[in-house]
Amino acid sequence: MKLFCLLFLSFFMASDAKVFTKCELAKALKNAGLDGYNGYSLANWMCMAYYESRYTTNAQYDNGWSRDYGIFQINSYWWCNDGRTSGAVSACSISCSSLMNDDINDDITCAKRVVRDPNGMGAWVAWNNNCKNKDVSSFVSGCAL
Ligand SMILES: [Ca+2]
Repeated sequence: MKLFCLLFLSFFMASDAKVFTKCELAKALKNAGLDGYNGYSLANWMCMAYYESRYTTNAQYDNGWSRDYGIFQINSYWWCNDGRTSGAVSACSISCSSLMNDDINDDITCAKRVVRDPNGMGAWVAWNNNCKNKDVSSFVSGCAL
């Protein structure tokens, strides 16, 4: 029974969360129209996702008053609704749990909304700290896109 539970659990986790490889994610983001979206190259999107989540779809970070969810670490105060963030704006009108599964299409839709704000990609601290004004070409190099 124990073994069965473990097998079931690992299957459940494997089907619910995913860690993308670099080129797999680059292809998915390009196909979703992110290359050049709002002026940001595909390599910038890839650099942001790398430093925010290491390409992990169920990444979560709790800062005490709100939480960041998923591959783009989208915040529960400004963008998604997790039902436990006081005064949340939740501008993407999406459940934060939807940003934790292996279907990243809704994550991309919300990320497009985030980057249309005046701060652009500056909304992502990890992008500011690691990608802004840097050579980010390595994040797409070697991928057949
Ligand atoms: Ca999703």
